[in-house]
Amino acid sequence: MNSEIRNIKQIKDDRGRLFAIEAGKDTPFEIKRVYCLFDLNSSPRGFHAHKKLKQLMICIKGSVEVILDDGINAKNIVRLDSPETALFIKPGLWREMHNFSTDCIILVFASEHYDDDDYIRSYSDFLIWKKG
Ligand code: T46
Repeated sequence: MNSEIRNIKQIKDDRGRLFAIEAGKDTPFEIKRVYCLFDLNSSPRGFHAHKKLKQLMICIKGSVEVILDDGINAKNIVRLDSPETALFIKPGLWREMHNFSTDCIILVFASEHYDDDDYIRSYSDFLIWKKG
């Protein structure tokens, strides 16, 4: 499966907690974009794959379930519920996000600028692309 869980080092003191993400150290790519998903409701999101984009996803508050599907033989469900854990998602994986908690905030570090052409939004097109 083209994904992995990475631990994020937390720096704690009596004022609270802090974590840092450094491009090339904590991400296996240079960061070109950061986006955030928040004020989420029960509507699932995602339902696409990326041809080229690599991403590191951190649920900094609340929880979410991420389904990752390589279109060949592996389908994983990953629950993210801590800023101590990051999900690294390589290209070529169908992803869906379900069951957001009401307080969920997701921070995503991406290897590319936003590019609509990098998205495969139909599952059947995704399976054809994987075979090709
Ligand atoms: C992904 C999952 C985990 C932008 O204009 N710039 C951006 O950087 C992004 C991410 C989105 N948008 C626009 C495109 C759409 O008009 O925001 C709108 C909502 O995006 P989308 O429907 O793709 O959102 P999600 O939550 O389904 O998917 C997002 C990312 O797009 C995607 O790369 O892997 O989060």
